Amino acid sequence: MTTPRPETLAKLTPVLTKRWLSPDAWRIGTYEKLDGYAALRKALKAHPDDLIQLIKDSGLRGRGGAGFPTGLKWGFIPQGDGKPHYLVVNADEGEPGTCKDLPLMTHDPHALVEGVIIASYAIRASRAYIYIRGEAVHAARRLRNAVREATAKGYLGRNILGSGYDLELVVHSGAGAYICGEETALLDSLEGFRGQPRLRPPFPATHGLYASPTVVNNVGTIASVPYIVLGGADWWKTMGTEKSSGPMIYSLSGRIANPGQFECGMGVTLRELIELAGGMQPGHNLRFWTPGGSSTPLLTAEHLDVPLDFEGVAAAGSILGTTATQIFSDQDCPVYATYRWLEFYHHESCGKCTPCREGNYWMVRVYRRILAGQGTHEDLDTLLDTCDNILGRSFCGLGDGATSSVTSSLKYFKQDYLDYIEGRTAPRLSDKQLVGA
Ligand code: L3W
Ligand code: SF4
Repeated sequence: MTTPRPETLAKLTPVLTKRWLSPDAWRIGTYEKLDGYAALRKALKAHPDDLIQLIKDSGLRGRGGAGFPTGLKWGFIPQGDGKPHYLVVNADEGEPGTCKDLPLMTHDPHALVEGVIIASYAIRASRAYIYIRGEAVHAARRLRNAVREATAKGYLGRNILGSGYDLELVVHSGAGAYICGEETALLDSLEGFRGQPRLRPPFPATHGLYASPTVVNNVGTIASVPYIVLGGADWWKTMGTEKSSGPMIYSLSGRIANPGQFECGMGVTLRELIELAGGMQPGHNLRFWTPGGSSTPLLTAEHLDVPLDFEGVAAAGSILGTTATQIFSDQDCPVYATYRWLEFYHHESCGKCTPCREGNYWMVRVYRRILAGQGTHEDLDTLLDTCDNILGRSFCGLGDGATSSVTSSLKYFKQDYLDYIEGRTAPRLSDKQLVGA
């Protein structure tokens, strides 16, 4: 393991992660000693519209994958419409490789709860939900405990801190479906239906939960809010880049010495992140990586110095996504990795639309053929043709995301496919694994 140089260590900006090393920051007493709920006291003295303006001024963009401007989204909530408003936190973190929201909720659940109260006050919601992934039992327990503690201290419930503002917060556990991370499928699931995406527009901002105006934001987005309230928009913008402001939690996994979460200003490069993570594992050289989970096109060793912000990654032909960098080496096979991701998308496809439901099914079969040494050159055209019929023709982002690793691995690593097809690479799958996709 290598030691990062001081100039690289200086890239770390612990803001959302700053309490993670305090062993019991998840208890309200410790949280309060570490500035906890100070932002809420300050926010409740401000006008809700001023809070929305503050978030707009900070340039905060959604941390769930799409990077939509948060203040703009809050500003879409119609006021004086007589309908209830809702805040829904998307805590259904399920994108392969992504591991930033679960540690946040486990180590520092009150940061999310405090963010929820401030955001709900700003959009004038009196009920909020945290929709957490069903498998995340420990994080859900911590969150429920935080809600109980916050209610007992008067930070939640009726007449919060004597302000006259009321808020009820419900922690709802999902049932283990990746599609429920898509915001409208999540709302269906919350309403008690099978989680399947809804047509957009109308967007949740006007027609969301129970057809009422709803803000759906990621955990990292909402947990950023108390820091912006306390530190101000200008301070927030001292980190990151002009269009991608603030710190971001990058989760690193794969062939590196020290996998985990590294919080840096947006625009840090993978070269710097790998150095912070102690370098590659001994004997491994970087070959390919995902900048933001398996739904984002693969990048290669050529892209080590790409700034990891929304614009920089887009210019390199990929998507920043959930900032889940999965690192693969010269000992890993891009064809096999893509096959494993496709198995995931095939399994998680909700089946609502034909391109995704059928396309992923067929692509899994083609990959199995190639990996069993029975592929043909035409299979590569079939894969690209299938992607062409999924991309832009699917009902939601799951279909589009499934094509990312297929098209990018064929772009950068076509020779690896040819090596299976032409018999230079030994088959990875047996004949028995050809059927049953
Ligand atoms: C009102 C408009 N609201 C857009 C809102 C919209 C949503 C947000 C972003 O997908 C991506 C996906 C994954 N009026 C609006 C408006 N909005 N126009 O803005 O919308 P959109 O459509 O750009 O993205 P999305 O549907 O939120 C997110 C990618 O992230 N991803 C993440 C996957 C991770 C998970 C998980 O772990 N659970 O799902 C990774 O790359 O592929 O492309 O709120 O309502 N005119
Ligand atoms: Fe369902 Fe896939 Fe269509 Fe999305 S793209 S609606 S997950 S079938």
